[in-house]
Amino acid sequence: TPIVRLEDYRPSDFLIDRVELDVRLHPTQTRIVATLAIRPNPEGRPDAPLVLDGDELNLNSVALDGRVLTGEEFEASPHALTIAQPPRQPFTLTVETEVNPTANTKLMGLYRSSGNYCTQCEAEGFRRITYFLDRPDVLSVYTTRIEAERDEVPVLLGNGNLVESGAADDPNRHYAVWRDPYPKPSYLFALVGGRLGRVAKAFKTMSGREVELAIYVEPGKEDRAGYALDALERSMRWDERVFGREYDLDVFNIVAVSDFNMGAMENKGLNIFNDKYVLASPETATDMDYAHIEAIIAHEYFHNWTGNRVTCRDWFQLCLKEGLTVFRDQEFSSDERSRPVHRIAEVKTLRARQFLEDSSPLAHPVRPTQYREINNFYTATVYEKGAEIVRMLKTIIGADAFRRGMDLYFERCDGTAATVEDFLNAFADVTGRDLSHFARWYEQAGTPRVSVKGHYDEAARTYRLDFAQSTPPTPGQSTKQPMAIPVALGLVSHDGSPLSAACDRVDERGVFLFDKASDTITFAEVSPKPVPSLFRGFSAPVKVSLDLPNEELLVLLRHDTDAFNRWQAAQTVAMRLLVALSTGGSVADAEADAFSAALCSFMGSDAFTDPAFAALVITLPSEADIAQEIGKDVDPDAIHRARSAMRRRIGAGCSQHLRRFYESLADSGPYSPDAASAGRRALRNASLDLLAAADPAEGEALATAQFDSASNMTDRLASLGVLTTLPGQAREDALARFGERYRNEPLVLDKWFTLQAAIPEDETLERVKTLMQHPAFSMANPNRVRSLIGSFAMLNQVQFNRADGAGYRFLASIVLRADELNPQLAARLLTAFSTWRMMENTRRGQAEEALRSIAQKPNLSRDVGDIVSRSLD
Ligand code: B3K
Ligand code: ZN
Repeated sequence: TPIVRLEDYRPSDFLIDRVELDVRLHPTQTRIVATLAIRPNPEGRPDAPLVLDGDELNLNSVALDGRVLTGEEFEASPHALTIAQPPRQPFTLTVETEVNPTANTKLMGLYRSSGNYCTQCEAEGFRRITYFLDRPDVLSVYTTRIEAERDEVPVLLGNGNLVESGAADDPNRHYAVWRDPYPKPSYLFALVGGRLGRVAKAFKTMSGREVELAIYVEPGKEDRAGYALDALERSMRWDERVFGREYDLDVFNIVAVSDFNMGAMENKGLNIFNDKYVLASPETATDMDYAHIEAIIAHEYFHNWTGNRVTCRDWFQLCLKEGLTVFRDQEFSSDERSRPVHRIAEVKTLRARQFLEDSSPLAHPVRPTQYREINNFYTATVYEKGAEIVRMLKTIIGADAFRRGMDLYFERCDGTAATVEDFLNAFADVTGRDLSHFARWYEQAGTPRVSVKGHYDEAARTYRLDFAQSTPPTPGQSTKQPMAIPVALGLVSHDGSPLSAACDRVDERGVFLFDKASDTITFAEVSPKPVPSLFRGFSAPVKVSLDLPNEELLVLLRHDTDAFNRWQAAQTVAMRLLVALSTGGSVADAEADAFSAALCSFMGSDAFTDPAFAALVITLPSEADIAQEIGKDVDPDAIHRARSAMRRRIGAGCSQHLRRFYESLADSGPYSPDAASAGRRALRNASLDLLAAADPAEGEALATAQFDSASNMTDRLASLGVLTTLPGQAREDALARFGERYRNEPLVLDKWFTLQAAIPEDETLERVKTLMQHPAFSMANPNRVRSLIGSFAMLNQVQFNRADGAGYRFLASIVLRADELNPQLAARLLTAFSTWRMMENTRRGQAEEALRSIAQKPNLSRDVGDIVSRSLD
């Protein structure tokens, strides 16, 4: 398949100013008439043919300025419509196509979900509806007329504002006309038709305009959309307050559908969501679900400015909208919840997904320079590392300059398809700073390693920090340049008393910009010997190695003013112990006990006031995190044993505190998803997990009692999760009751699939295969597949990576099956193999064999073909 390269970008030869779509919905024969106002682009080539993209389209007719074209005047295939000699002045092209939404299992273009019609056009789905210049730098004003059977499809929605609706010529049919006045690329087009319930709320914008907010869901589930609607309103208010951005249409509609390839989609004025990120009730959703709903509602809403009003010139600029919008949704959640707790959660995800990707064969720059299939680049690197770059920029230039730069970016780029350069130039211009070195973050793949050594000179009362950085090679980039790394730092005294220290290399915000291969900074007037607190708030996406003994790190857990680094100190010590235990190194009992004692004293101290934070501190790094830290010749069984042993040790060593938490934090009063209540449940459930590790009988009794009496899904699922770690009849009974109780709740059964797929026992693969026969399971629904099979591959380190290769072979067979229905889903599952090269020899061989068995298959989709070949490279 051809490779698309950033360096080959050239402007489109034609532009399309206006699009009129006339869509007659039909289950198998939906007819689309597109009327396109086209003109040559002054920046394009003067004699170019007109080549419109298509994908699996049936063409009925083509007319140019009203005259039907004969077969000689154009060339059509399912994937392109070419007119060799188009007019050199503006003209109108009318194209009639037909598509089959019921047969569309790829969930790209127009498809059906639970009988309803919906669309997904990003990245290249619009070409599955009509022939088009399906690229983000062609911006058009869209008018959409949708017509359908009134009974079958009572609700008709499009982008923009509703301008007209009524009965069609056929009295059984009706229509609606939607017009979006804002020029947009085709990937932001959407329409929905179906039988849907609705909840709504009026919103007045900061300048006093009335907007109707509405969420459409499966009829009968309206009462589960309230939290999402509230989150939408809070997001809109926040964007006005924090970024000065106001909403710009008369309506904002969100539709929840049950078959969706990703989380949600920011179509202009008509967001379409995976229903798992809309629907919530205390009985069906966990605290984590509520938090995700809030974040994703915000994310898609924020795209209205970062993505829609200012869009991307080409798909290489994807991070321009995604990294920036993730940064914005993270800031929103941090303001609505606890900032340090949210920051820790962000970093855990970044490390688990993006650092992993960066160290895998799939590593790529935040702005890639080439792709075979763009859908494979909606990655943690583009999203999460993309957000970290924006955060670093803000850290380096300061909050005020950051806001001024954003304002200038919006002012300059509104209504355009922009690039990363346009973004950076706005900040360079408001600050007068040269950001060209900083821009390397977009270009260079891989996670930089920073090593730091501290030296205290007692006589001179100086404290010196020696920094060195390097970035390991990644595919296509064998040598690396130093990066511009903002290090937010401070010095902490051993007893927590304030410490004065002066260093002219550290700015007024406490940031040292480390932008060379090595550098040294020295603090004057320091006494006594301090402990350095580096990368406060995780000020840069790097891996740090600091040669400080455990007991000095644990000073930070007690005394650092930076909450992130308090957590990080405990994690670093835990990780050192877990790596040593997993790799056959010796860990003195005294060392492990000292760590456990530090956690106990943390739990017993009044230094923490936020239970959510405490829950994070007492949770050990995951098995996957430990594997990543070890990095080569990984034995997942050894990691599992080491982590279990450590959980037992802490559970036993700190049992008094854990029991106290468990008893005192029980919920009183009705469920509320707010961050403080969620934090209490998190600490209580983390305590239960450790107690159960230390004393399985006590754990089973407590978890069973909690399971029986839980008044909300968070507590019920957490207790079931603890039970899944304890083989036996109690577990099986609880699982059976849960499955029965929620047999008509697919989103809840997804959680049940996930828990079972993650059981670290040899029988699990058979259990997963059996669950595939469950009536609720379907290979056609991405949520079901990801919950059962995705979880097995991504969460179950020991069983996916079985030494006999059965886990790998199973995933390979599922990937091939999924690929026939839904290539994007198949490709996503396949990325579970990205860790294969770090496994020990036997597993590595097994994984390679499984990957080769996929690679060999004829007719792989471009999505799977691309991932498998890069994984093997
Ligand atoms: N922009 C969409 C993702 C589209 C993915 C296409 N394969 C959701 C989001 O990031 O907001
Ligand atoms: Zn996004």
